[in-house]
Amino acid sequence: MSKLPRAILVDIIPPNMTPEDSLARLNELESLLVTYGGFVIVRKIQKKQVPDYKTYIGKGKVEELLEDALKLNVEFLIINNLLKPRQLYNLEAIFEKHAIKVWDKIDLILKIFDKHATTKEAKLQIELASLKHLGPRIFKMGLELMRQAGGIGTRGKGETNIEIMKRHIAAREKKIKADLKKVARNQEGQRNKRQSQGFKTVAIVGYTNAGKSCLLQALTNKKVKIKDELFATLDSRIGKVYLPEINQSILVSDTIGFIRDLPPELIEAFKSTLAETIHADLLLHVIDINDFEIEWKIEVVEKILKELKCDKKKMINVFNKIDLVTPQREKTIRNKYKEKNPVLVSASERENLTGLKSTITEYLFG
Ligand SMILES: Nc1nc2c(ncn2[C@@H]2O[C@H](COP(=O)(O)OP(=O)(O)OP(=O)(O)O)[C@@H](O)[C@H]2O)c(=O)[nH]1
Ligand SMILES: [Mg+2]
Repeated sequence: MSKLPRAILVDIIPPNMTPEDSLARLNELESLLVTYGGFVIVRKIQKKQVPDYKTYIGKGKVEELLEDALKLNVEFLIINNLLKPRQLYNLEAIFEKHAIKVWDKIDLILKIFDKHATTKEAKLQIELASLKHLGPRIFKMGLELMRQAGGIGTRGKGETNIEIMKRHIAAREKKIKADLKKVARNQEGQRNKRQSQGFKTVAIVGYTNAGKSCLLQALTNKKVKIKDELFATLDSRIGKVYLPEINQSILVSDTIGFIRDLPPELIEAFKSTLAETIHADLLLHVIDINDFEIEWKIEVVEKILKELKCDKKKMINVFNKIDLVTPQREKTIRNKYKEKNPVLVSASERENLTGLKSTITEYLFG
């Protein structure tokens, strides 16, 4: 028997969603779960125009899911939507009695982040995002924090535990924000220094797993973490790239990948990691040419760039992984995305990096 956690995946979708879209959504959730190390048992889809106010999932469906969960002996119920903390709290009240954890998509992403975070900055950002996401569920976490801190709850008899905890959490949030501000100031100083040295900066952006880190490594020879996993990269990395045509070097940065329905609180929490992107002179949008869900992934990235107010920046659309596709597919994509002036490369096979450097030179100095 597998030791991997057993889970039921459930997705609540509007009735008019196409079967392709709903399949793509569940596939993505499954990739997230595989990245986390989870094990899929059952996939369930419910069509519903308006999510249930109290529990997101409709009442009848909740009962059905609980029955299935008990029968199949699962440890997780994972919901492919962004729930309100109150809804998660109510669902937990039903499922936790049976030792079944309830996570929504943000919980899952946060757990993956937690596993992948190595820098202090990333860890702080994740903690901040978690605090924001937990809301009423924080009560339980607060008890845990109080236990760890050794009885903060003893102060002021008239206060309820929740009030003490809210204060405790608010204080923690304030402290994290202050620490992140320090990190941001430090980065700003470094950015200013690089700018005063006359370096132009290029930021790699794109959907998670498109090959951003691989491209950074190919361009800069800098050793970075490359993995066939979602959200392998959580911090930002910078390397120098020499442009032979103008005998000058530029700086290229890599950062966290995007995903559909990226919760706003995550973008907010990761602002300091995304600062490199926000301040870059040029963006490289890395797109996996071998991905059959290419179209909406491009849209998602463009939408998030807009939210970050980066949509007016100069951008090169880099279609990566051409080593994996047939000449026919290459031609189709070139045609389909003509107006995006695609530059086709293979980061891992180092194909057409010279062409890409030429285009970068043209965009930055032409
Ligand atoms: N065949 C092929 N595989 C590639 C290429 N570029 C990247 N990959 C693979 O794609 C996977 C993801 O690569 P990464 O560079 O980690 O992708 P990323 O965009 O940085 O992903 P996150 O940091 O997780 O958002 C890895 O398994 C790479 O080996 C390429 O040009 N060709
Ligand atoms: Mg990466």
